[in-house]
Amino acid sequence: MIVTVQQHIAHQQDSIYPGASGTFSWLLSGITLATKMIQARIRSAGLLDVAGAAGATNVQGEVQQKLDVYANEALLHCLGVRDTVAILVSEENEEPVAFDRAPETGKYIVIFDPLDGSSNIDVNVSVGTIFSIFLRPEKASSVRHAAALQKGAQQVAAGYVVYGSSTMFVYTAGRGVFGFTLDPNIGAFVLSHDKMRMPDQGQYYSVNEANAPNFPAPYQSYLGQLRDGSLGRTYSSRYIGSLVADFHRTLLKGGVFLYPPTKSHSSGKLRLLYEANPLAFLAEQAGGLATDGSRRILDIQPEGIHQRTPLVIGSRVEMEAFDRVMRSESH
Ligand code: AHM
Ligand code: MG
Repeated sequence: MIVTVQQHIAHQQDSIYPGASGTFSWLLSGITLATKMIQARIRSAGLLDVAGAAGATNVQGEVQQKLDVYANEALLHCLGVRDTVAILVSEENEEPVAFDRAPETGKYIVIFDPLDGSSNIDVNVSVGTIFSIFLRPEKASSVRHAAALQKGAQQVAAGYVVYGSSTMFVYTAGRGVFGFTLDPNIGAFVLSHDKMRMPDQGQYYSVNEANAPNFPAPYQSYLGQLRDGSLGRTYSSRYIGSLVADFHRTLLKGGVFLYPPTKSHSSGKLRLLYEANPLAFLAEQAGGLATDGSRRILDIQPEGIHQRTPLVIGSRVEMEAFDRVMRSESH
């Protein structure tokens, strides 16, 4: 028989936390509902007048796409009505949204990038939603910013939905990584990828190579190693420009994804809370690694909710080779 996301979480909770109240699966059902709404809208992006810019710019100064706005509102709505949610932090909102809920019920902080890779919408290429879940700190007074500034290692769950040739929900609650494919006939995410493991080594590297002349020297040496066979393999490059899709391939096929610092952007482009933390948690749970060039992503103490970080994430062999280059060439 089929196993849905909700059944899977309920079963995991029963075996890991007997007597759990079910609040966590109720929380996740807010995410699955919102992402089903988003995927329905994306599937008709060419038909409805939803592609293209909405005219506003978000807090990062980027033009918001209409679907970005819709995705953000769907998540804020579907999660906001869950009484288990204390704080919602969205890449598209300048400030966290805090709810006045008792600490015993409002236990969770949910951080999300509602529509990652949205510049790819107009050209019918995969995009995604990324989420990261923390527990509200004990001190009930510490809501909003401070409560959301927890190290990635504190995440209780994380995952993403990729709106690709099929719609997939991939998550971890710290006991492995599981993938579910949306069955459009029944409208449910059904377990399709049990206990996902990233191969120890892959054959793809993924980076915006147009920026390579502005990467720090060790990154350029590392890319040279990937190309010249030093890692014992011939690599191909793949770069979609939708992080979720590029990461999803890396999770399934192995290899490495990099968004390095550049001369003009010393922290790269990606965000620690919305993108790097959740994907780093998934990568580690699947046997891979993630760093900012020198530190494990999950050990970084965030200082601001929108802060950016360089990201190098992937299979064990590629990540160990990267680490060796950084150690020998960084001073
Ligand atoms: P977005 O959140 O505005 O969509 O930007 C994030 C995206 C990632 O999905 C992707 O990895 C990256 O931007 C691509 O950036 P670039 O075009 O600089 O290579
Ligand atoms: Mg985004």
